[in-house]
Amino acid sequence: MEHGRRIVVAAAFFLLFAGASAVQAADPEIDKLLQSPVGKDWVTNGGNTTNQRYSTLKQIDTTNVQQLKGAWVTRLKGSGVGGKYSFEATPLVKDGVMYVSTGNDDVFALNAKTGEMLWERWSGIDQKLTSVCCGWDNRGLAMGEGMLFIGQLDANVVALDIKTGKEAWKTPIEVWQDGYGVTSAPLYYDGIVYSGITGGEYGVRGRITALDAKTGKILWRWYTLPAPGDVGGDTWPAGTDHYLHGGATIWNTPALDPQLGLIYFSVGNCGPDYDGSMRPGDNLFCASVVAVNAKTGQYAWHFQEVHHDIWDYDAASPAVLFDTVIDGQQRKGIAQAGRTGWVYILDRTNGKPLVGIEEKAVPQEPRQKTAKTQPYPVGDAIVPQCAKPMEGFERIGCIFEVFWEEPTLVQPSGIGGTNWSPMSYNPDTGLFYVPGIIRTSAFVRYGDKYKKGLQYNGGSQAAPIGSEMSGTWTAIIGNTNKIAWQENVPFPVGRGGGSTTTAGGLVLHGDSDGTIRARNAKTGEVLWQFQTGFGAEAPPIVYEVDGDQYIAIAAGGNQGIGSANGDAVWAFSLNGQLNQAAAPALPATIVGPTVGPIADNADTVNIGANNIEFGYFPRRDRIKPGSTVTFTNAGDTPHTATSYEKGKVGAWDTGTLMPGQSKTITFDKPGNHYYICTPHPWMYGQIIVE
Ligand SMILES: [Cu+2]
Repeated sequence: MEHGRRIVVAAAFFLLFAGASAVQAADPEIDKLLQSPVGKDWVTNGGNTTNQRYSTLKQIDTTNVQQLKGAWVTRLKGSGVGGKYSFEATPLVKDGVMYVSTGNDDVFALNAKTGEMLWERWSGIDQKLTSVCCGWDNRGLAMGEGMLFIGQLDANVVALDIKTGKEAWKTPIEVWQDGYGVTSAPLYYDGIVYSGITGGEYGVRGRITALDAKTGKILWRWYTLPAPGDVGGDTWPAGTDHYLHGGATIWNTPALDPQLGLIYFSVGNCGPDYDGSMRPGDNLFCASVVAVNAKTGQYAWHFQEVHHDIWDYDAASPAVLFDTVIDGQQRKGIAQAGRTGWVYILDRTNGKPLVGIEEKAVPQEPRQKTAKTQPYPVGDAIVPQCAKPMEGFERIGCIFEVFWEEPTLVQPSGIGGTNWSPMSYNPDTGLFYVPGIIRTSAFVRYGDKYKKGLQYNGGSQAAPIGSEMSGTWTAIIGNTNKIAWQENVPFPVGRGGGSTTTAGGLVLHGDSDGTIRARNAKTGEVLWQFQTGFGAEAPPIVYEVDGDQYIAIAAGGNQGIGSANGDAVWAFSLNGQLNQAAAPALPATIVGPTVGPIADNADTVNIGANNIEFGYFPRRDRIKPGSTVTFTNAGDTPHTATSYEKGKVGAWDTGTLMPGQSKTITFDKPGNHYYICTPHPWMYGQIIVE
C-alpha cells in the first residue's frame, strides 16, 4: 500500500515538476526508476533513493527458494585479489547488463543473464596510497545520463561511458596525500552526483560533495564539521581550527526524498577517535544523521546519535527512508543502524525521534570532556551493550563507559554494532533486517598530535587477546524499534555484507563463511543457503532478465574479518544449473595470535608480506632472551608493531614504518609479548621469549 501511495505522489510530483518551468530532468528514465519501487532493474546502491533494498520481484519466494542454483559465476580477472582488499560492492543492473566495482576501483560490465564480460575498466590508481584506513574497498556505483559514477580511493570521482567503460570525466574532490579517499557508492539524482568522503582516522574535514553529472564540476560542498558561526559551530572549542581536523566523514550512499527535496546521510566518528580532551563540546556533526537540501546543500536538520564521540561510534551504515503508521498516523520515517547497536528511528521531515529516544545521564571523565547525557533509543539493541569481565582488566563497562589511560573494556566496540553494512526494510513485514557485530574493545587514550596525511586516533580500541567475536541478524519492528526475531551467527557480520529483502517474503544476506542465505522475512528461518567459495561480504541484489528473476552477490571476502579473498560474482535463479563451490577457510572467532604455527628463532618479521597486507609473518615467533627481531614493512601501507599487553599499548613500538622501512627490537624479558598495528588494530602478533 505504501508503495502504491508513493507512486501516485511521485507521479504528481513529476507533473508539477515538468509543468513548473522549462527545467527538464536530465535523465527522466533513471530519475523515475530512482523514485519507484524496485523491479526489473537495480539502478542505485540502495535499490532506489530510499535505500530500502526492497525488491518487488516475487518469482522466487518462500515456497521455491530451496530450488535456487547458480545461474553463472564470473571471476573478475584478479581485480581486488590480494590481502589488502575487501569486495563490498553492490552491483547495479539495467536492461540486462550488470555493472560491478572491486576493491581496486576497477569496473566491469557483465551480461546479467550469462555472466559474460562485456567491458572492463582498470582504475590504474596508485598502489601506494597511504590514506586507506581499513582495507581497500569500494561499495559500488551510480548511474545516469548514459554514465556510471565511481568514487575512488584516491579521492577522485570518475564518470565512465556506460556502454564502453571509457572515462568521461574525472574530478578530484580532495587530495589523498592529505588523508582523504572515497569508498562509498555515489548517488545520482536529477543531474547531480553526490559523494561522501573518507579520512575520519586522518584528521580530515568531512563533507558531502555535489557534482554536476554532465561535467563533473563541483556544485557545492556541505561540511560535516561546521566553521565558527555556522550551524553547530559552537559545539567545537572557540578560537581553534579543530573543525578542520575533526573527522566526521561519510562512508555510505545518501538517501533522498524527492518530495521533501532533502538528501540524508550518516556521518562518522570525531577525530581524534579516542581523545576528546582538546575538543570540549558535542562536536557536531560527528556520529549524526543529517538532512540538507538536495539542490543547494542548505542545512535542514540533524540528529546526533553520540555526543562528543570518543568510542569511534560512527553512523556508518546507510540511512533508510520508510513510511509507517504510528498511533494511527501516517508518518515519514528515516532509520539508521549505529555502531552503538541501536537503530535510530526519526521523522524525516524534521529529524525528531519517531519512536522515542531519551537523553540519559552517563559516566563522566572530566579529562575526556565527556558529554553529560547520551541518547538512548526506546526499544531493543541488536547486540549486547555491556562487556564481559576478562582476566587482567580491572575497568569494564557498558556502552558510553569512559576511559583515560587505563585500558577499559566496552561493548559494543568501535567496530559496531552495525558497521558499514546496509540494513534493508520490507514494507510488507514492516521490519528492518539489521547486521550486527558482537565484539569488545579495550579502549585506551594516549594522545596524538595532528600531522597532515597521517593517522590521528589519539588512542586505541584493539579487542583483547582471547576475546570472542560473533554476529547477529536481527529483524527490528519499524514502528516500535523492538526485536521481531534475532539469530546469533558464529562470525561478525556488518563489516562488509548487508541485507536485501523481497516481496517474495525473503531476506537475503551473505556471510563471512562464504555462504549466501535466504531467510523467511517473517520468522528469520534459513530457507536456502549456497556456498560461493569466498567470503560473501557484500549486499545481494535482485533483478530480472527475460522474465527470469535473479539474485546476485559479489564474493571476495573482507580483510577486516579475515574471510577468503577473491574476485567472484555469482548470480542465482530457479533455472540455475551450477552447484556450490568448495567451502573456504573460516575467519577467526577468537581475537589474537593464540593458535597457528610458531616459528623458531625467526630474526625477521615481515609486515604485509605473502600478499596479505594486514598481517605479520611469522605471526608467532619463539626466540631466546636477548634476541633481536627486525620488523620490516613489506606491504603497501604504513604499519607498526606496537606492544599490546592487557589492553595497554606501546611499552615497545617500532613507530610508523613506511613501506620498505625496518626497525629492530631487542627482547630480554621471558614471557609472551603480544603486539598490534596501531593504525590497524585487527593485526596481531606474538613474540614468545623462553
Ligand atoms: Cu597495519
